[in-house]
Amino acid sequence: MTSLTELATLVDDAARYAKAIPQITNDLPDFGIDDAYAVQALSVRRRLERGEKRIGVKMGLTSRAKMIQVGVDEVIWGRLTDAMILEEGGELSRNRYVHPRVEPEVAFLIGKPLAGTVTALEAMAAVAGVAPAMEIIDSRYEAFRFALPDVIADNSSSSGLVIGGFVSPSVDIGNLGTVLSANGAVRQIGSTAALLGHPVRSLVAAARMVAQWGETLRPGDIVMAGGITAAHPLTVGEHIRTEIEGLGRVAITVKD
Ligand code: 0L1
Ligand code: MG
Repeated sequence: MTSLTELATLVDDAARYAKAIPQITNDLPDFGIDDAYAVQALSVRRRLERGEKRIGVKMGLTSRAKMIQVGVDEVIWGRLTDAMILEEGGELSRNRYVHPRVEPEVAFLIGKPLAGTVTALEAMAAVAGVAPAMEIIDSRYEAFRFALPDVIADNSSSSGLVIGGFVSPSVDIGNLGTVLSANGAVRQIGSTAALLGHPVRSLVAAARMVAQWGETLRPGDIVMAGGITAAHPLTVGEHIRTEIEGLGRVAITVKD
């Protein structure tokens, strides 16, 4: 029987050395959601023990486009560390990843502690700023194929984030047109309304889900609200830009 600690080492090493692994559920069909979040917590603990700093959480599969793209139908979450931050306008090294994809997102900056069952109003009252952002996701599973427990154990595919300038949370982010382009060609179009109808619902889900694991969203934390569109696979040489109407833009260039 493979222990949860061994599985945490497996997914952590896969991310650290950019080496694809088979799905956990292939060999362990009874591996469930609770086991998966336990493996995620243990694997992120390994990162923290190496000196990385916790900076917040990411929400995943918060839009129909994303759920359809990966064939699952539940919202999930993962943990972010400072080692995942990419400089806005800077470069991404393709060889640090297995098969990276990018998705346009909204980022929340938390100003007051938030956890448990909260209303949308309570969630927004805890927000200090909102920003345009992109998440780099990189499933460590071969061929980007997984069942829900696999992806949760793999820290919900978290691998990078690019954050633009934060603006006041008084900006209405409920339905903002979003365009992701690569070398000037439009690749994905959507609206922030794709995030569960309104991005704040993703924050409400984040507060509820982290509390189930004894955690709190803390002042200074970032919450990535989830992909607004399907993810775009990254190719060396691409200049990727996301523009969210009324919120701003973020960009990154893909190098070897
Ligand atoms: O929505 C997301 O951030 C994706 C979470 C995991 C599924 C995937 O890797 O596409
Ligand atoms: Mg995402």
